[in-house]
Amino acid sequence: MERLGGMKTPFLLLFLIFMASACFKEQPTQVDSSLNLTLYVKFEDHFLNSIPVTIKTYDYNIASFNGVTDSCGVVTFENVPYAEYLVSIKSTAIVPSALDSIALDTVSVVASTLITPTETSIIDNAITDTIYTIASGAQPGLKINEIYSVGPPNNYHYYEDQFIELYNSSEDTIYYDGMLIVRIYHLLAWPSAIFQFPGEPLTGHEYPMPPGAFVVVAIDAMDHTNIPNFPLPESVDLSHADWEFVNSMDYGDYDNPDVPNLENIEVGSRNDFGIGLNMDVILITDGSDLNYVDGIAIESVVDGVEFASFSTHLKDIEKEVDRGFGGIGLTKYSGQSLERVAVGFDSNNSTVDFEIIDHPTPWYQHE
Ligand SMILES: [Ca+2]
Ligand SMILES: [Ca+2]
Ligand SMILES: [Ca+2]
Ligand SMILES: [Ca+2]
Repeated sequence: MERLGGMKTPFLLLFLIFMASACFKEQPTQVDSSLNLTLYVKFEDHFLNSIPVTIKTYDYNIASFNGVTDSCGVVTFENVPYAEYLVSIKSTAIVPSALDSIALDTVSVVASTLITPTETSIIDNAITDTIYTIASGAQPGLKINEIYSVGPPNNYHYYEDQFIELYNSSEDTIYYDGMLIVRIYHLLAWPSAIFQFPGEPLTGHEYPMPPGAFVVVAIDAMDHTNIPNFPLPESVDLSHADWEFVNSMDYGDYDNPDVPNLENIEVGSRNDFGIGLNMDVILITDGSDLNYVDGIAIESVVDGVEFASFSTHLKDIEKEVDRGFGGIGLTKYSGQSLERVAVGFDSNNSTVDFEIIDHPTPWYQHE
């Protein structure tokens, strides 16, 4: 088999699937030699016990092998064919809480790792390796990269310059047709604002976001630094925002004709989208669940971020969406913003994923 080390997982997977189907008849079932695989399974610093692990090779036409980690977080596959293996994990795990040192959280963890035998990795016909799982939802993809909520330095309680910055951290173009941006009041059961991108959810291909692209969604797409008789030099010019939130039932809501709109879909709502200045939960969902009356289906959540300016805050979103919250210390009308520590970085724990920055950074990542 060709060396595949430099290729990234999604392409690799596709390639392997292609290889598997293309080469089906040629695949040997007789095995040259065997291998013992010992895998340590971790989430962050913790070894995970009782986790089902599947290994599958495409070098031979054989079934996959299944095992479960022991109390030390170890699973061993003995006398399997000498081959390259894709290690897959999709499970729930009990891990220490992100917020409380003595509590435990249940999280969904996933891993998809390729193990390739090499001269240096094999010792006495055995390979020992560590598989690092990540929280489900932390995989590369469409991310909420920045939430600017607090408003610029001013004495007028002005915060209409709020925006949300999205980022594509994957290596594939993502189509965000029909996706929702949702503000949560308390848990997925209780959304408080629901706005939708145009287009058909899941299948639409009108609104592409290339890998590494930023998309800025303004509350109101105007130049907030240059409002007549109302100078706010430390605000932001959002007149060229990619999108703006508009509720056509809110007759006072500004609608820039040059900037396309996310429309409110909540029946009876007359409010523009808004972000709590010092506390909120913002979600982006794939739009597959438009029946918000019974809450937002967790399967539809693409990314979710909780923040609060004070450390005693009690969480408002399920831990499967975000184990923690960012923003402790955010100050109203300070011009501060909340951004991921590195562009697109997501461990599904906003306590560590986000930091406060001095100024908003629409369309770029802070240094
Ligand atoms: Ca608006
Ligand atoms: Ca508009
Ligand atoms: Ca996430
Ligand atoms: Ca930014």
